[in-house]
Amino acid sequence: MSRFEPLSTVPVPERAILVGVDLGRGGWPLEDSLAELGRLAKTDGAEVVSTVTQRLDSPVPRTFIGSGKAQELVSLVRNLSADVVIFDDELSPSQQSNLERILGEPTKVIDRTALILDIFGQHATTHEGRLQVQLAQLQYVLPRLRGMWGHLVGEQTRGGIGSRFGQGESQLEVDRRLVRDRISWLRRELRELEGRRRVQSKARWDSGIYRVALVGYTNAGKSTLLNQLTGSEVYAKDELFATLDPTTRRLELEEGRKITLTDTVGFIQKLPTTLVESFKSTLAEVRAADLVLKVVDASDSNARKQLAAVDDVLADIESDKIPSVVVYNKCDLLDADERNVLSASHPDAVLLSALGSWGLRGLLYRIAQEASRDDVTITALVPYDKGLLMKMVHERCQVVREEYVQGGLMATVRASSRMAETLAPYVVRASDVAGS
Ligand SMILES: Nc1nc2c(ncn2[C@@H]2O[C@H](COP(=O)(O)OP(=O)(O)OP(=O)(O)O)[C@@H](O)[C@H]2O)c(=O)[nH]1
Ligand SMILES: [Mg+2]
Repeated sequence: MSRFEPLSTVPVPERAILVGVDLGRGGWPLEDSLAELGRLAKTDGAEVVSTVTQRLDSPVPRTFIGSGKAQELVSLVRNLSADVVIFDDELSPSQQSNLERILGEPTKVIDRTALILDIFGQHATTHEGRLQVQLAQLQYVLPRLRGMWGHLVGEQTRGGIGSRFGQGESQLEVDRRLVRDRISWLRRELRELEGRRRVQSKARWDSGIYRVALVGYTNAGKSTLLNQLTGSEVYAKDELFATLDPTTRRLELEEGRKITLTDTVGFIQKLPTTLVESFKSTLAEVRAADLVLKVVDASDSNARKQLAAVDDVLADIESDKIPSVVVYNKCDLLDADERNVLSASHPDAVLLSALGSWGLRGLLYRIAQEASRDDVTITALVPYDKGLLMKMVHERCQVVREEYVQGGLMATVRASSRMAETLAPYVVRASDVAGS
């Protein structure tokens, strides 16, 4: 068990050089993507000492960057005593080992994926979170076993980014079979946990509670928003991937309707596919939601692209059909003009500041609106011996009229479609005009 456990301390900041290649494919501007890579590196405890860029039509198969650029990198690494070179795009295992050979020991070459996996390894706290991270790390490591460990024989001293997972293993100790066995074990274990989660989730469904999930780009302010709305103290910090494990809190809306609000792992552009796959059991919380709140950092110049990246992941996890509301957070950082433009161009979105605690009522109102969208008005006669059902009528429905008559409680209520299903056997009159 402990063999693959990620370790989490960075004693001395490593000196990192970032490398970005502009493939001219549009999308994210290179300098913004590199700035984000720099924040990832910083979150992981490294210090960025230089940045190298190149414009290419397509990556060079052997080394990703051109050979001239690789030589430039060699001297930069020497002059700046860099410990690690971090590529913004995913390197193939052979590109990674070719580059390490060119740069010479002890410089490490890693990519965005390895960096994100390393951060996840340091931020995972729950059992499930750690298993998910281990699965993603081992899937990443498996095709790179030779490349990553070949040079570690007889030399076990290089620590830091990218070497924490599987740290201390020698090539002889770690073979592919072992890693594969571990991967299958982790998959089984996570499937079981997901099954358990599904049972909890079904229980919540049965109870008729409306479920809202907070999703969004990392650092958009999801945890801060959860804290403000529910008075919790979930860890929120100005770093990437502060949250890995989902937290669910209950909340009562003004009309008395109870809902749950779930905060979960943030997304990022170029999110490693292994991570999305590994985090299936956590992301199941999003899949099970009745409403998705897409939280966006309105002050970020790439807000629109971040939203697109979030939509991509939502599609990946088959959650793009769930009703959703876009929530522009951090509006305190915009001036009045910018706010006006934003609200005029996105009339359906909610603008707020989680930190400044304004706009929250508007969001709650909007959630209430969404939650009651499929409500129906029904009149049911709930027998006196159905105590639980009577309680549910009072707690989960908006009671329009009620009267205790012979045979039970005659109640006319506005009920969610789920509650209406539960009440179906006792309905004496139904009006199926939603929203009436
Ligand atoms: N100015 C401003 N800062 C905010 C606001 N909301 C959150 N922040 C800050 O943004 C940073 C990230 O907030 P978090 O709540 O941790 O963001 P998150 O979306 O949960 O991020 P991850 O868990 O890392 O994916 C923190 O430093 C917050 O204080 C806001 O409305 N205005
Ligand atoms: Mg968070």
